[in-house]
Amino acid sequence: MITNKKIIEKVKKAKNIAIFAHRDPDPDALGSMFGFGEFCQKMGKNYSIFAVNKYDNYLNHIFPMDRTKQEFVSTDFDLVVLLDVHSIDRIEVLFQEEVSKAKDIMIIDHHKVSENEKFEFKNAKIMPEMAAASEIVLSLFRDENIKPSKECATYLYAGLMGDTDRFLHSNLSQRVFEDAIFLMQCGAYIQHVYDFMYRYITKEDIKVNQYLYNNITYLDGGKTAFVIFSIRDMKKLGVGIDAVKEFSNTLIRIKGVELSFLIYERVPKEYKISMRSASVNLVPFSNKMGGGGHPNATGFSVFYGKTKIKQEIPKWSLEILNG
Ligand SMILES: [Mn+2]
Repeated sequence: MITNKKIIEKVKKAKNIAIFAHRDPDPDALGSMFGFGEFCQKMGKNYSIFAVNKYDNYLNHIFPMDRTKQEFVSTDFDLVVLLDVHSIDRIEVLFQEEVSKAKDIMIIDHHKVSENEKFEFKNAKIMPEMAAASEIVLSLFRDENIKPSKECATYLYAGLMGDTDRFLHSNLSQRVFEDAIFLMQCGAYIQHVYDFMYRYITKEDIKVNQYLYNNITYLDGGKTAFVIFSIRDMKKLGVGIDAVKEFSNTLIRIKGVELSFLIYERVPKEYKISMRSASVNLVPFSNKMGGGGHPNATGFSVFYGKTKIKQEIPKWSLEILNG
């Protein structure tokens, strides 16, 4: 594992830096990318942030998505940095082939590398004790005694709030609160982040919410809850996939529920299974299914229909709950 000093050294040596995060970026993926981008800029470097900006969703109000790039050529960059992710197959498919050609890849992540995972990067800083990758990026600013701009503080704050669900998850530490205070002192537009991440609900959200609460199936004596949204269901409701995704944390809030699945059809016959747990570690099961994530929040995809998923879930539930 490399130190902050080594990361900073590598940034200083580079001229053109390409920045990536995991696909379907969440606020922490974007926050750490835009935050690291500003860090590179303050070091006098050219940087480009690569992401696919597909959706007109709340993230566009917090992050300058129009500044992201989509065409990546590895020979244009002497350093490639992956943030909030530690494997090439979890970045946007569009970039995978070209990124694997890069001659110098550096990893900055807080997802634990599981035992059965093949991991071959030499230059990697992986800190599962950090609640958000944005915190690792912030530590670079702190170590170099550089104050992030108000905009940068806002991106990092959004990342920190995203991955702790505004201080709600069990990944809290003294550092999380200290980082929040520091970012506030840097002038982060906290109210703006809260408006778009938590305060506003859209008419679409209400429709999803209604469907969600009307279609919960409980298993294992009420310990497990799931809801499935097929493309047809979403069409009927007149909502997009992003409106559904936002409810990944909802079912686990039901008192007594220890395991939840929010399931939505991404493309015909490809369902994303978004899992949450109150206490049990989901990572081994998720890895087995080809996915990844954090102990209480993981996801994976399956390539079959709703009927088969309904048959599979009771087995998954038993397997996960029985450890
Ligand atoms: Mn993260």
